[in-house]
Amino acid sequence: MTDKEYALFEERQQARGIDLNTVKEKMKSLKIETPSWGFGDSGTRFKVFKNRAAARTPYEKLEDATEVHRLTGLCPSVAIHIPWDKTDSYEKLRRHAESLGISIGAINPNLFQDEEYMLGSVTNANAAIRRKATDHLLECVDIAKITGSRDVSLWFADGTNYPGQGDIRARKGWMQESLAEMYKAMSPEMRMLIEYKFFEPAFYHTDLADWGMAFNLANKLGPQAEVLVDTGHHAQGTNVEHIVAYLIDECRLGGFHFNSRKYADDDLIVGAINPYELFLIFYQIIDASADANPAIRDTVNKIAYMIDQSHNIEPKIEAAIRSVLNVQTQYAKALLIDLEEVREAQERQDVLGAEAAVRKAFEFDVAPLLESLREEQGLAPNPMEAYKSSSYAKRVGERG
Ligand code: AOS
Ligand code: ZN
Ligand code: ZN
Ligand code: ZN
Repeated sequence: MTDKEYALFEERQQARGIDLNTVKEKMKSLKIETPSWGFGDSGTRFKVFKNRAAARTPYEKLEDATEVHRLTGLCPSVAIHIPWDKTDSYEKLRRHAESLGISIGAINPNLFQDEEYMLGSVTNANAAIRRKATDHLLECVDIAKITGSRDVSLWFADGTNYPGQGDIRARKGWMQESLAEMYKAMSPEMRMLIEYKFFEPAFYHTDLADWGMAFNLANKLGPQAEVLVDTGHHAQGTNVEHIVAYLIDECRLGGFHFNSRKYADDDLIVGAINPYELFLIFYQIIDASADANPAIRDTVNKIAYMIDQSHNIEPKIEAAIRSVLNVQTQYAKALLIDLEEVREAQERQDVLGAEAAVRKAFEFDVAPLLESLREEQGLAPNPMEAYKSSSYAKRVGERG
C-alpha cells in the first residue's frame, strides 16, 4: 500500500464525516479468542485427516495461538476444552500462557463424549449420570478459578431422536437444576455462557434448541448467566443479527462462537461464506455501543468474541489467521457506517436510503485502513504472508 492510497481513503471517509482515528482506536481494542481445538487435529464423522503441523498438546496449542496473536495483534486469549485439554496442573498451564504473553479464556466443559452421556448428560433420566455431569461443570468452574478465566461456555449435546423417547418437561427441569448448582459455585466476576443449537447430535428434539430457551434459562438463573450465539447453530435463513440485537437489548448477550455455515453446523472459517451477515452483526453491536442506557453499553463491552471452528482439510494456523482477519475486516467495515445517516433515513421513513446507508460501508475496500493500522501497531501489513515465511511455520511443519 502506498501512503497515497491511505490518504485518498482517509479523504473520502472524512468527506462522509467518518474520523479514521476514532475508527482505529476502536479497532485496536477488538479482541478475538481462538479455540484450542482449532489447532489440533479434528475432523468429521467420516475421517480425521492427520496434519503433521497440528498441535499435539495443550501446551503446543497455546504456542500456536500465540503465533496467531503475534502476527495479528488480535487474539490475546485461548479457549480450552475439558477434558480435551486436560493436564496435571492448570496452574502450570496458566503460567505457560502467561509466559507466552497470552491468557486462558473460556473454559468449555465436554459433556458429550463419555459412554454414559448417550441419552443425555444434565438431562439424563438417570440421577447418577446427571450427578456426574454436574460434577464436571463444577470441576470446570474450579479450573476457571485457577486459569483466571471469566467465562465458562456451555454447550450440551442433550436431546432425543424419537418422539416419546424422553420426558421433555422433566429434562427441562433437570437442566435448570444442574445449572443452578453450577451458578452458585461461580465467583461474582464469573459468567456462564449458554449456547443453543437447533439440532445435532440429537435430531428429534434438542434440550436447548434456540436462543429463546437459552435466554429463558439465563433469566431464571441470574445476571451472571448469558446467552452465547454460535453463528452456525441456526436454521437456514435465520436472521442472526436480529437475535443479536434482541439479546443486547435485554442485556443477555454474553458472546459469540464465530464460524461459517452453509448447510448445518459446518464450523467453517468465519466470513468465508456470508461476510455480509458478519458485517450486519457488527452493525447491531456498534449501534448498541452508543446507546443511552449504560446497561446496554456495558453488555456490549463485555461481549466475548470467540472462534469455534474445526479445520479438517486446511492448515490450522493459517485457518486461524484467516478467521480473525475476516472478523477484523467486517468490524472495520461496520465502523464505517454513518449511524447518523441511517437514523435520518429511518426518521424520513426512507427504506432504501436507510438500506444504502448501511450497505455502502460494506462496499468500501478497507485494505488501506487495515494496513495503516498494522503499521501503527508494528505488525506486518499482511499477517498471512508473514506467517508463511516465518521460522515458526517451518518449525511446526516438522512436528509430526
Ligand atoms: C457444538 O456444536 C458447539 O458449537 C460447541 O461450542 C462445541 O463445544 C465446540 O464446537 C467444540 O466441539
Ligand atoms: Zn460453539
Ligand atoms: Zn458451530
Ligand atoms: Zn457447534
